[in-house]
Amino acid sequence: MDTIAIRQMFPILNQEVNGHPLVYLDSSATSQKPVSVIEAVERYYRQDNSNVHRGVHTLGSRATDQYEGAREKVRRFINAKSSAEVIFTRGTTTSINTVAYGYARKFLQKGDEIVITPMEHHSNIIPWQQVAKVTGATLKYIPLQPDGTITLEDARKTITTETKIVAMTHVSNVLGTINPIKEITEIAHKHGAIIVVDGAQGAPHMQVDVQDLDCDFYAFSGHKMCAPTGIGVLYGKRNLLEEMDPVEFGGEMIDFVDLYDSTWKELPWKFEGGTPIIAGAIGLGAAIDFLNEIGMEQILEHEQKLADYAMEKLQSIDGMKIYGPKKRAALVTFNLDDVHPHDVSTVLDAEGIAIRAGHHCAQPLMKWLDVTATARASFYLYNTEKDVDRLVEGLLKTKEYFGDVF
Ligand code: 7TS
Repeated sequence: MDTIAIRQMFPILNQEVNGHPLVYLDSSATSQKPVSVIEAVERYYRQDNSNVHRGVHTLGSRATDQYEGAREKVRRFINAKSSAEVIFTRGTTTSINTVAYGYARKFLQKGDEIVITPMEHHSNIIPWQQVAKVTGATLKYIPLQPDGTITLEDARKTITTETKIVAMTHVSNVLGTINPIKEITEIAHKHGAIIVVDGAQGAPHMQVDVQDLDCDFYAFSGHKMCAPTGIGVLYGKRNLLEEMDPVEFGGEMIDFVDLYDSTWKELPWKFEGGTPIIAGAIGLGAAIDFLNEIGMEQILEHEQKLADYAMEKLQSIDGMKIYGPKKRAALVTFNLDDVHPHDVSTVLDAEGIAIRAGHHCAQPLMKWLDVTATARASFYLYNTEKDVDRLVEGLLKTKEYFGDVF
């Protein structure tokens, strides 16, 4: 399917913003939604809305079938062994916190180590800082190379027999670095540690096979992969999920409740207390159907071409500083001369171009880059070379606009 046809499936892209056709370059923050996903959610609310796993009425079974059907779609999408290993959550943040609370706080103690990297999103830093504070474990960092990558040699030096958890992003939301998760997993396992992968920027853009990666946990958000906000996934290996405690207690997640004690339902429902995010899960199922129809390989190939094109075009702008490695995911983080990224973003917005400016929820990484903020253009399957050209035109205008100031 060509990009123009794909683009037409996203109604939001067909509009003018500030008098210009919209160019949406903020998919790392959240992706747009295709008609098929919007319609799946609408259909559910129009025809099938009901709570799941309870009543025996027809709407209830339709809702339950669709909700559990979505779980099976996720299982296939990431090649998990069993749908019991697919927990629906609110997103990556909740998924990582579930592991931090349900696993790490239970099993870690003083002397243990948690190993992460300085390129993590706050969602994959703060939960581990909190675990370290509560358990007495030590938080350690695999250092970054000057281009924003890590080496396996450094990973081997940092991960020791004291390491119990390695937590790492699959793809950096700032640098675009793609981490060698399979190799890091092997190193972690050799030392008896488990690995938690932050897949927020991985799963939407590339084929993820959790059995091939052999990772212990993999967390991702639906809203970055064409699904609605409010739905996400925690994949976990069955034996680990079974050892873990639930983190939310209440309806739906119990087996028996007595006056002074209770027992939990089997996986995956043990982790899904309360009425779940039914429409969100159904939307995620529709998003997976959509992505599969196009093909994850085609999506990755398209994005790689676009990233190369964007790098080439942006590098040719005088005063442009781009952060991150050459081989990267489809996003470019940059600063232009001494113009504040918020100003860059404001001028671009006036041209109908949406990018993100700020610290990207990665303040330790900003410190490492020695900047307070950056601008970031991020791409997805609906972006074209023309979008990159519009971005370049917008940036040249920005330079012109601020030319007198600097
Ligand atoms: N991890 C990474 C690598 C991310 O990029 C994000 C969100 C998260 C975790 C958190 O995901 P959530 O769905 O739970 O919020 N990243 C961004 C971003 O780059 N711009 O806005 C959100």
